Amino acid sequence: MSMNLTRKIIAAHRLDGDMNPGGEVALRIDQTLTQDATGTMAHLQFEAIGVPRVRTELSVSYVDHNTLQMGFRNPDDHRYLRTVAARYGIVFSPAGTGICHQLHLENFARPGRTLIGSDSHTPTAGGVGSLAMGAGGLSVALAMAGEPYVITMPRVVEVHLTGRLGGWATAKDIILHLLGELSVKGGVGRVMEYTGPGAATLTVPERATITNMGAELGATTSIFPSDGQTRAFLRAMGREEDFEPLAADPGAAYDERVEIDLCALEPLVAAPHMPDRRVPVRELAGLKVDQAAIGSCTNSSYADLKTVALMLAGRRTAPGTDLLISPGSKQVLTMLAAENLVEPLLASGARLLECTCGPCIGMGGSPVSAGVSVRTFNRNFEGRSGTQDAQVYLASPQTAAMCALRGEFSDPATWGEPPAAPAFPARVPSIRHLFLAPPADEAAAAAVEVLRGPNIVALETFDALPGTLDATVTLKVGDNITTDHILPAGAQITALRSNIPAISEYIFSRVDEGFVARQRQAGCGVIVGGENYGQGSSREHAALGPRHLGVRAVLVKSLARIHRANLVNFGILPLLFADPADYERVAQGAALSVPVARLAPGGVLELEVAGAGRVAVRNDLTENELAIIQAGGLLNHVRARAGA
Ligand code: MIC
Ligand code: SF4
Repeated sequence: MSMNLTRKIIAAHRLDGDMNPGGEVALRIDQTLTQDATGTMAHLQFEAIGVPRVRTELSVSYVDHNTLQMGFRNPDDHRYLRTVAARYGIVFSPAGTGICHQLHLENFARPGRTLIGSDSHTPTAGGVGSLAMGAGGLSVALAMAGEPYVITMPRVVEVHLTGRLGGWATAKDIILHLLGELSVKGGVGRVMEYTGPGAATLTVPERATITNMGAELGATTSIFPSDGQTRAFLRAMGREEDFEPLAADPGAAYDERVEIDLCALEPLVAAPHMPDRRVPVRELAGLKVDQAAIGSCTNSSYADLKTVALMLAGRRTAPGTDLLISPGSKQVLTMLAAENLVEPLLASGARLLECTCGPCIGMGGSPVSAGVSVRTFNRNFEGRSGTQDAQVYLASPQTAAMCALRGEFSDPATWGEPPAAPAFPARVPSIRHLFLAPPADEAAAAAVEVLRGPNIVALETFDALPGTLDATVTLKVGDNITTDHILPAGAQITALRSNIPAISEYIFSRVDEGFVARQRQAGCGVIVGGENYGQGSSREHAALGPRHLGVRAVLVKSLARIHRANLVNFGILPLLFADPADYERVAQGAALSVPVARLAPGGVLELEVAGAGRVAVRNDLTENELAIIQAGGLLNHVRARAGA
């Protein structure tokens, strides 16, 4: 039977399970990546599992998020990650080397390999034909220990591209267009597989911008075929031997299909405060811009920044507009420097930041009060920039640079000819010597002392789910609640990622300041929400924190994929309204009782809710997931299984 590329890779890695959409499939994982903000928990969990060395082909630990080092917390985390990597056979990328997804694409990602990462933008590696998925830290820890990664078999959407980008339209505009078409939940339960003559025209860095932001569709992952573009990229990165041609079979079947004519695209933005709020740039002409920020794992490649440097060369940014630039990796920065392209950036007035996530996760670079910030990033959730009332627009590097030069949005028809930059220069320097390889010799690795710090708090053990859950609705929220709503990012809070008791104090702090006290008082809590609850990041702290405070269930209309998995991993019961209209009937503060012992996988139950009477709830849990939740979480479940 002719197969699409997604199914081919899944079939080649399937250890068990059912490949019909909606079925559960267990996959062999070839590679893992972690970053520091989620990595400390992932590695603490890996240590708790107790295997002597990682069992993947390759595991890499990157430090790119928490790099401000205001006090001991971040540097202690970095030292822990460096030593635990050496101890267990993991490659370590020190702070400042680059952003995990950019570095992984340049140095390690391979066509046809499976990759999971404790970061939602891991699908960036789909740009070279990896099947790459974001996951919670515990899922990544288990994959490092050689356990399979279980996914719900996705529907595969063919995104058929025709034509060629023209004028000022870029890869960013392709994905902003798709987000406008499908919405931030349009990709849930799906893999976006790109095909067609238009796909063949896109370079790997352009493809990676698209697969990166497939996360904003809620997709399981996104993938491009491995073809001549892939070979050229891998050759430039000095690893042509990693190339392998891969594509869907001719006439392969897909579950759904979308078509995009690249010739018809124009520069777009996502307006505040959701990545799917698509608006053409020309419609915003005249809107004053206070800040432009160029970088992040979406748009910080050599080609992106060379284009920006060519646009800024010999010009000055507008007096009232700040421009911040964070290159994706030291390789990118070295290539710019070699071509004397750093000087035009600096001379334009731009501020050059470290090769890290930086302003994307609110690590500095916040805009002025109520300021308009145009960012080449992937998320513009309210408050994520660190300024609660900022208005963040997502755009291509070209659009952001033009806003910085003119101090306002303007019609692309007035921008003149776009500069052309190749995907990579003729000579690409390697920065691979900066990665710290673990000792090859197992005895030497075993002798490495793992160094911790006072902010790294041991994991707590959670109790099993009782037969009946007598709980209170401690919070009711609406649709599209992101993990940034549940647990805000930013320098102060993210520094506490290795300390669950401390970070739990900030759960829902930007949504409802009274939540933590109310939840503590209630003891056992349920959160009620609307559609796509938990969209956005992979941070498992958005499940661990609530669990620490006593949240035992969520009752929502629908859930985002990674957050749902994190809830299961930490023993929080994800319940769904059988009739979404019942959402209106359940009030914050209501007492309810969940007869947990009567739960069956995929079944429907009636709950008695004070003030609302009977409310029917369903679940979409498999037998295995239900057993994990009943055990109090995945670590308990794995330990019990090992004991048995
Ligand atoms: C993000 O972009 O939101 C993050 C910060 O990279 C998160 C991970 C985290 O919260 O540490 C993600 O995308 O998973
Ligand atoms: Fe870092 Fe931003 Fe990418 Fe998340 S989205 S990995 S914070 S650059």
